[in-house]
Amino acid sequence: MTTTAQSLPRTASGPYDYVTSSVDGPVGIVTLNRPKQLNALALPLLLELVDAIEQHDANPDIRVMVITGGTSVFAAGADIKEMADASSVDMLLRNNPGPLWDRLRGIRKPMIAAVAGYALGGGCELAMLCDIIVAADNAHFGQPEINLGLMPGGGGTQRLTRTVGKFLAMDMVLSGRMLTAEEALAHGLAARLVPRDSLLAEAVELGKQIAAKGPVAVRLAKASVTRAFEGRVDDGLELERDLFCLLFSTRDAHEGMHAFIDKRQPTFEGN
Ligand code: CO8
Repeated sequence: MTTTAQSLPRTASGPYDYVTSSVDGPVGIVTLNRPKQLNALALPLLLELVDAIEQHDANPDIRVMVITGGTSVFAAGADIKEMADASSVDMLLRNNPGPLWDRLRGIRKPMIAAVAGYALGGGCELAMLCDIIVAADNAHFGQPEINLGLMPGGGGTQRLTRTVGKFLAMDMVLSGRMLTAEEALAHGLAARLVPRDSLLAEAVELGKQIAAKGPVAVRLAKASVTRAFEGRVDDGLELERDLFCLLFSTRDAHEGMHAFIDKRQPTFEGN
C-alpha cells in the first residue's frame, strides 16, 4: 500500500522513534533525532514532529515551542531515498508535506527554529514555517533541490522569496547556493545568531521571554504578523507543489536523486 500523509496513523504523543519531546518551564522542545541520516525528513519523522508540536500546543502550561536538530544538523531536507523511485502521481498521492505542513501552519503558539548545521531543502522550509529562526554560527541554509533535478516543494520558493527578496532567492533556488549563518542574519532569514554551544539555551531563553508576555496578546500578534507574511501565499504554494510533483516525471529528477544516493555527479539531459 502506498504510504501517504493521510494513510499514516496520527501518532498520539509518542513514544517517538525519530524525535524527542521535552519541556523546560513554559517552553516545549522538539528535537529531530535521526542523526545518521542528517535528520532527513522521512514521513514517519514528520508525523512524529507534528504530533509532538500539537501536544505542546494543546498543553496550557506550554507557551512557546522550540524545534531543533541539536548542535550538528537541523535537517538535510526531504528523505531523498524515500522519493528516489516515486512517480509524479506517487508524489501527488503522497501529498507530503501538504497536510502535515498545514497542521504546523495551524499551530497558535509561537514556534522558534533553533538551527545548527545544515537546514537544506525541506529542512530550510521547516525552519521558515516557524515564527523565529535562531541560527548557530555553524548554520547553513539552502534550497539545493536543483542539484537533484528538482525544485523546492514545501514552500521554499514562496517563503524564501518573501524573506530574502527575489534576486537572492533566485540565486539560491537556481544555483543551490547556501547561506552562512552570518548571511542569513544579514538578509533577515535568521533573527539571531548565537554560538553553537549555547544554541538551545538561547532559543529556550527567548522562548521564556515570550512566555512571560500576555498569552492572548502573543497569540494575536503571531496571527497578525503571520497574515502579513503568509497572506495570499496559498496560490504560490499550490503551484509550487504541482510543479514539484511534475518534476518526478522527468528522467533528470530520478538521475539526480540516484546520483546522490550513489555518491556520484548527475548527468542532466533536459528530459
Ligand atoms: N535524504 C536522505 N538521506 C540523506 C539526506 C537526504 N536529504 N541528506 C543526507 N542523507 C544521508 C546520506 O545519504 C548519508 O547516508 P549514508 O551514510 O547511508 O550514505 C548520510 O545522510 C550522511 O550524508 P553525507 O555523507 O552526504 O554527509 P556530508 O557531510 O558529506 O554532506 C550534505 C552533507 C551536504 C548535507 C549532503 O548530505 C547533502 O547534500 N544532502 C542532501 C541535501 C538536499 O539535497 N536536500 C534537499 C532534498 S529534496 C527536498 O528537501 C524537497 C523538499 C520537499 C518538501 C519537503 C518535505 C519534507
